[in-house]
Amino acid sequence: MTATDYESTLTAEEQALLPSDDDVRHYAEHGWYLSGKVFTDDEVDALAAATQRYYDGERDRRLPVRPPKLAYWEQSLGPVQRHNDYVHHEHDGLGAILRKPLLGAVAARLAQADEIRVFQSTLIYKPPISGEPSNIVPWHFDKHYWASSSSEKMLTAFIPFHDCGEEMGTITMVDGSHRWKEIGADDTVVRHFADRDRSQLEEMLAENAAYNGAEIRKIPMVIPKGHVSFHHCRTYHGSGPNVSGRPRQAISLHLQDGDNAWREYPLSDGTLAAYNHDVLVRRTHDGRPDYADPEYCPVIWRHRAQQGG
Ligand SMILES: O=C(O)CCC(=O)C(=O)O
Ligand SMILES: [Fe+2]
Repeated sequence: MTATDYESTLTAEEQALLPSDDDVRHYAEHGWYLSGKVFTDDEVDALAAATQRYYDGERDRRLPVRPPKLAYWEQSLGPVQRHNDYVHHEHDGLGAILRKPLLGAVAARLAQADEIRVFQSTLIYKPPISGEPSNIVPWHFDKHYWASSSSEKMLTAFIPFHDCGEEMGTITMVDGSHRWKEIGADDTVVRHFADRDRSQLEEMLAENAAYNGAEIRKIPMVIPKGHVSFHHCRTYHGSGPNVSGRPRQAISLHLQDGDNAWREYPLSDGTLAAYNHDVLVRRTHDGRPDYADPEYCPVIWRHRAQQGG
């Protein structure tokens, strides 16, 4: 593997962490990729420390309005699974680490894109309570929530703060499912999985597999500290209970390629698909929500900028 010019702005150690051509082919075929050690132990420990300060109430800024489907755990919700969106925006300590160029460069290779921007960041905490129902993440793929995005290349980087294995309820991929054709047009899936009936989602997975003549092969991602699990926006994934006795902590960093933009996507009930960004980001010249607004969707990797442009 030879690094291109822009990638030579990375250190030699970082370049060695870029996915090889075989890795990129694997991602295209399977819909997931487990990286090498993209974050040092110090960086992961800094993420964990910044997260503690975030939970203690530290913010560098707050969202000016509350978007309709915002995930925003607070103390009053108790010991359920915590989800907090927009942490890269609200907390500079978290944001700075999440914008590590190497992470963007890895994503750019996987997605075969020239530019990678943040789409969303969700801070996740699964409490160490083995029977806690909210710890179960039902089968879904992220594109279901991103129908107002034009891109089919979007992807997610799942970044745990510690070794993350099956006993913690690690993220689990349905191998190759990003290449499945979808049955029918039940666009109620555009609702967040937290709002949906769980057995309905298990059934949906089985039906989709059958429709594609595919076997459901579940791959629990065993992720060493500092490594990152990537998945394509159409790869089905979910996760089970945390029976480890320790909290499972992670950030799910949703990424968009440079070409992604808001698109008009009518749903069956006559309304248009929307995303939380739509009430936050600036508008494009023709009045659409701008998914390239650097305030909310900062660039973390761009081939040209790396050459000084
Ligand atoms: O927390 C998990 O296990 C799944 C998170 C998730 O759905 C994602 O990263 O897209
Ligand atoms: Fe997801």
